[in-house]
Amino acid sequence: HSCRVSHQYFVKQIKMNMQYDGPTKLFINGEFVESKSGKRFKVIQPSTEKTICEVSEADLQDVNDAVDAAEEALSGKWKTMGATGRRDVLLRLADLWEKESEELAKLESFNNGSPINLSMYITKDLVNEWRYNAGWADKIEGRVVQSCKNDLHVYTRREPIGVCGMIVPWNLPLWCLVVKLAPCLAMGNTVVVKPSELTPLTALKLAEMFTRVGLPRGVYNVVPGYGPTAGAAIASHMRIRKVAFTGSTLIGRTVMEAAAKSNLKIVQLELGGKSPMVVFPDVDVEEAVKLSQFAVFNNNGQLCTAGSRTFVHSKIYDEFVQKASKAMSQHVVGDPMDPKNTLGPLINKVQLQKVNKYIQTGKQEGAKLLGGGDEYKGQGYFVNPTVFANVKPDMTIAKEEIFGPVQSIIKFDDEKTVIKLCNESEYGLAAAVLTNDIGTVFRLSSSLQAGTVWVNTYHETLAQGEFGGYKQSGIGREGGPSGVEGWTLCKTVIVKSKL
Ligand code: TXE
Repeated sequence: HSCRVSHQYFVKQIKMNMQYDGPTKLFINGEFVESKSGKRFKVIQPSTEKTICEVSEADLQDVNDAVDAAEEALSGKWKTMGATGRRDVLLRLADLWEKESEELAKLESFNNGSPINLSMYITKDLVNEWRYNAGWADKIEGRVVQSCKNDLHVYTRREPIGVCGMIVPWNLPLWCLVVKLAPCLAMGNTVVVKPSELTPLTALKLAEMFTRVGLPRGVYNVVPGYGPTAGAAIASHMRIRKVAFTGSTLIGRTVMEAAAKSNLKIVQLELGGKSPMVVFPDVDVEEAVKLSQFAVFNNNGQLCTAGSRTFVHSKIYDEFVQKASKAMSQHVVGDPMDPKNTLGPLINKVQLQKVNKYIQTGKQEGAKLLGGGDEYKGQGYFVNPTVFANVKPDMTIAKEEIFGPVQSIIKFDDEKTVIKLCNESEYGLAAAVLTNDIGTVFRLSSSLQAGTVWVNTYHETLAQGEFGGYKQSGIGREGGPSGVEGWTLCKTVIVKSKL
């Protein structure tokens, strides 16, 4: 919880200005190339609104080239090097990643505005993701089936799916990419990645790193570009056999539709959320307040798992609200590259306007504003952390994904009702319970409809865990054994002893 630094919140002047001299072209078949159209798009630094660089813009033709390369790579060196070869390449990458994790973190924060402490924590943690999945490369197994027919010997094999596509967002570009990519490559697939048009730089940097550790050409291809062009080309491509997407529920639906209409490719979706935190009266209120704000303010509120509904028991409600108001003023908004700041800017103007609009709606619908809520007029897409109390479950801010640092505190009286309220959402990504009562922990963790339930903690994920959504928060799991198996096809082999 490195983000809990105590200072008065205010928007600081930006001082950090990094020079970018990394790759800016598409990465296809082991080479950085211009797009066929020659078009380029601007990449903007959200804390200054300045242009960092221009990047080649991929479209359908470039995606086709990338798929050709990825398809050819399936049967080349990547295949002959086998499971141990793949393991070794990924372990070499993990070592290089570990060495360069600070550089990666800086580039990430520079491009997407995540607080540098958070990016540092995540990039270092992702070393585990690489090593965990590298380890699976030479351990994945099929099974020998206990056949009920005596003359049949039956076993299963886990095989690569083939060419896979990935469409990733801007809020945590590296995390969202690596949790897909590490198991995908470990299982012998090849890939075409479309990073968000807002944050293409770290995916391109990774291409350079892969070249240095000897990943065969064509295995990892990057096609930066826009959603409706490059993204849609992946989702509807006839020779891409699986697409993994992280982003909004709206676009997730579009991706699934495109998959259905093209070649019925496998679809893995990690979508939005409106995750509840339930605070019971037996906890230390001050600690609970801090955790609840970490849950919703971390990464400037731009996390799919953001704890955006804080349910507080009526017995401690008044104390909680009073302490929440005080705790708010301890966050520091400013240059994300400065480790003293706990919140950086939002990603762009569209998101800023969207979040400001939700804040206005919260006020109009009668929630009580404890602090924040004021519009920032300077440069950069900043928004001050905002806390609403007296929020009612049917208010817009309690129902829709805001994707900004806006906390909604809602009072509850009994366990049964709060479970019902938590589960009323069509989202089901994460939930949290704060209590020291073991019975409450078991009852709540089994009743809440969410892919992850945190107890007395928040935002913890790990390579061995399995991350994903219930209901409209997604399909499939990232991480852990199911995360790995999700990048394989299971084949059954049935052998008769004699013809
Ligand atoms: O996401 P999009 P946006 C939520 C969050 C946010 C809202 C909008 O609530 O406010 O989504 O953000 C690509 N075919 N999340 O508009 O559009 C796009 O280029 C194929 C939650 O930025 O979903 C990018 O690479 N691809 C979320 C990716 O989809 C398309 C993280 C995500 O962008 C496409 C981000 C198309 N037609 C936003 N259109 C989370 N779950 O963490 C766009 N894309």
